[in-house]
Amino acid sequence: MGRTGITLTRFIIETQAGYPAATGEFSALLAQIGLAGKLIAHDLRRAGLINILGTTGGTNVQGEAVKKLDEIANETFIKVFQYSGLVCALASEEMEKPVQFPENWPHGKYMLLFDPLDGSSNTDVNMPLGAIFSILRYEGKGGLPSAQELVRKGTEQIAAGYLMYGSSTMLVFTSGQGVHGFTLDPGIGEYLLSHENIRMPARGKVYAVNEGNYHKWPAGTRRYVDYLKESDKATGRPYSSRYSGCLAADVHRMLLGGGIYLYPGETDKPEGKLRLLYEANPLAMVVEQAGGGASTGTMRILEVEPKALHQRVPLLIGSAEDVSLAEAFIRGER
Ligand code: AFP
Repeated sequence: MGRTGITLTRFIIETQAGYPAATGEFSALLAQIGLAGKLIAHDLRRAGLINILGTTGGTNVQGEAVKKLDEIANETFIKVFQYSGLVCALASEEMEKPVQFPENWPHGKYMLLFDPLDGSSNTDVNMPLGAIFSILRYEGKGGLPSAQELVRKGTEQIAAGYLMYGSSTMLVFTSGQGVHGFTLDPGIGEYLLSHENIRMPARGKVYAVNEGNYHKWPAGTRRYVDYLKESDKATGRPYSSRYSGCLAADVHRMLLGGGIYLYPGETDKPEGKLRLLYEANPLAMVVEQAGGGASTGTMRILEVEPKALHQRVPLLIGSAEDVSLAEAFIRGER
């Protein structure tokens, strides 16, 4: 049983020595992310009743149709952090440029990058959704960070995680001391420790990929997915296919049970679909901390040198052995 059931705040206080800011700021930051999660979960639970399904009619910086809930989730994160005294700049999938918070400066030394509503095609059909976040520390003394100062390599993240709105609401995070999962108890409005020190199996039996894109993939990726579907008892094949349309939910499944999620590059779109800074990097940090791997197919995600805020990257993420084997297929060794 261990510490199961303790609150998020108590967990952080108890383990504070190992956390980035023993001042309590980091714990306050996570509590604010948890608050954003509670507010968004509250809206999602009533979404069909309060006219917040469907699209706004606008498109975002990625050229994708914006859902009303994308906008609501993004505004929720902004409101929660604007006068928090914790964060000096925010960047999100829904905003072309980062937002600076002069009202939190010079006290707020954290920068937050996030996807406020991951899997938003699921909003209208009552399927799982998530939010993904990456936390950086800004050491600059000269003033608020410029847009380019948020564009950092994954290895520079000091913490990362995701919220998941499924049959329950969960907050899963790492600050480099293992991965811990908290489940929201709606009765008392608190996140309670439900999954301490999550470790991923070295290999899984499940793969997640949008197979409708099969004919757009390079040959190595196609060969790998064909391999997963062959029958072979010794290697546990065929793998089962599970794809939800929500990256956080699919990675959550792999984190707990093992397996591999892929959003590969395509022949005409080698950069793939997912965003490096606020989707791939934070989930890569989480998965690596749990003993798994995350790769572009040719290199470790966390070592990709980023050039732009909304940069895309191919992503293979999951159990360490599954990711290594997928890389071998992509390199043409299999
Ligand atoms: P949004 O973050 O824009 O909602 O996109 C969802 C997502 O980034 C990820 O959560 C899914 O795994 C993937 O895209 C789904 O994309 P396809 O519809 O192309 O399979």
